[in-house]
Amino acid sequence: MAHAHDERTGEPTERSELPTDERLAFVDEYPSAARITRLCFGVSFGALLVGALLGIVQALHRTNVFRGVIESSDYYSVLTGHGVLLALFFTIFFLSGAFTWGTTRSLGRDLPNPRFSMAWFGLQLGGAVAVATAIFGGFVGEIPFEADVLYTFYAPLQAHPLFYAGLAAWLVGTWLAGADWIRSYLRWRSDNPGERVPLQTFMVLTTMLMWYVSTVGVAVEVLVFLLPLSLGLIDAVDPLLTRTLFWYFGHPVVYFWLMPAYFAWYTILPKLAGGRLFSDPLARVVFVLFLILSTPVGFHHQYADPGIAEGFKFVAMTNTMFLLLPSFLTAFTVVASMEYGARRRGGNGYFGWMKALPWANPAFAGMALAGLMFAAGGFSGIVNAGMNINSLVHNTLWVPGHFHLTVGTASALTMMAVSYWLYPQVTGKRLQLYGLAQVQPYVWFIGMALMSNAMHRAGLAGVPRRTAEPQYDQFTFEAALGSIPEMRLQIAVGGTLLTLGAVLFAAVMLATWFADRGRGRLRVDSHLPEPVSGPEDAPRVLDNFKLWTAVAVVLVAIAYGFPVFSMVADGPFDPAAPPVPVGVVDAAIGLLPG
Ligand code: HEM
Ligand SMILES: [Cu+2]
Repeated sequence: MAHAHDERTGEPTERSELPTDERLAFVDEYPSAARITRLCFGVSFGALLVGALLGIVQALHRTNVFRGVIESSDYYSVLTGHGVLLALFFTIFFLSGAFTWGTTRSLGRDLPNPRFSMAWFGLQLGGAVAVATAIFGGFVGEIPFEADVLYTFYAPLQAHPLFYAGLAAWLVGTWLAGADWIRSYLRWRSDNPGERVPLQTFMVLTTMLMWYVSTVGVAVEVLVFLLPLSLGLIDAVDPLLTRTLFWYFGHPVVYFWLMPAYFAWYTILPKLAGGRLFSDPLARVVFVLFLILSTPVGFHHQYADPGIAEGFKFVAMTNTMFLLLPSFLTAFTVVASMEYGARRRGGNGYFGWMKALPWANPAFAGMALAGLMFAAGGFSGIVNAGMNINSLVHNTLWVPGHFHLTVGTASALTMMAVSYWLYPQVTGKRLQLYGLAQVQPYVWFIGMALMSNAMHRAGLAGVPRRTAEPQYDQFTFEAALGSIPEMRLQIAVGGTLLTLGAVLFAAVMLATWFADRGRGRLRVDSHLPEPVSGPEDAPRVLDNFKLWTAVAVVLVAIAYGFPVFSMVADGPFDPAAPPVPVGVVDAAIGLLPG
């Protein structure tokens, strides 16, 4: 039998009209975009595997199950490696690959210049390698590198300059990737004036605009403050200012992890469920809301920081609660699309329709389970967001409990699941070790259910995060629910299952990578059906990127203008910034009639 990718039909036939096995694989139509996607995925999956191995080391070490791999004094190197490799490199290399595929596919044109695309990929990779070198140098005493600054890098912690230089190079690589997709869009636009922006491209562009607005903060943090500091060009910086610049970027980066997951839930999941997206206009509204609301909330990571007036923290909290809206809209649309698919597959009943979903398809199962866990993560996130209850969970194990549900599952498991569907299309190879792929999402789900629930409860008992040995003499944590030894055991067992999940995923991808093209049909069908309610139902103003970017910038200025001004007013390199925005208060007092 001939293979999907071998069949060139010659005529520009409408793809959706062809039977499944006569459609071309993506790699045959757009070879250079497929290559970039493959390269990005390769780096992403490599980072996932190494990061997961560091994860199990942490989980076993801090629960005192096994301390034979590292000395406790090296725990911060492990933690930094784990956080940076997973939260920055696994996720964002995946995003770079998926967005390259999405723009190319939805615009129906290959990237404008393969050499430019290779250049941004090379810059991202070079930067990531430099960062990893600096981190792993910390394990080897004889090497002068070190970067035990954790995933949230800010003063007074200091890394080797290689770490910051690498971060900067990688960041510029992401900016150029965005420029590549924007360029592709602009060319399409000049050929197709007046047409609606295809949904996937719309999602890529709104995500990238948010990224440009928010990465300005981390770029300034790294280039103006931390790199000169670590090079010895300046002697001091204001720690509050570097923390603020980090979190200005630190919250939106959360959406940079989530938006590729949403991109998949909106455009791929409904099809795998057997149906179609419920509403294209709603998806556009959600992405616009993320663009305008993601950045002005960073202060909700600084509720405990002195030096920022309460009022600004309150504004951030209010804005954070508004951000729940696009998440609830997403939950509604995605579930509605799945139900539509399930009913078309013959499901019925109030909840009985769920049984009709394709739970044995790893791409579907992974995405659906990831979405389910995201709901739980959303609830613990509401707790984090409240200015007063935040102080209950601040810096406890509750916090990693929360973000392993969000980035560690909603994003990570979705990315793995999407790969089961997408990787065959960008390689032209049939997915190998299919049985392992089928169990993998469930292994991850169970592992995370154990690890994360125990982390949440341990956090409520006051167990700190980021600690190699949170067992102290003459001190016991009071657990409200369950017991501390039971939680430790769940963290260790859950962490082990999770790492197994990552290894299974890597095995499937490696086996597929090494498989010959032509071993069987692709097993996936690349066609994406039209939404039930299409783009023609969406108001045109939604496609006005300039307007939404301007709104985003104005909201950022409102949220950050005064606090940052007051931090900078006393000299940006002066560590002793006063605890309230004195400059502003003084100016206001000066205006009062005396
Ligand atoms: C193999 C699966 C995983 C295991 C066993 C694992 C385990 C852990 C543990 C035990 C901690 C807490 C350490 C401490 O506070 O003392 C941690 C922290 C962290 N994990 Fe994971 N994790 C896994 C997967 C992930 C994934 C997929 C992501 C993101 C995509 C992620 C992102 C992070 C981050 C950002 C931190 C915090 C680093 C910091 O505090 O700077 N983890 N992980
Ligand atoms: Cu946040």
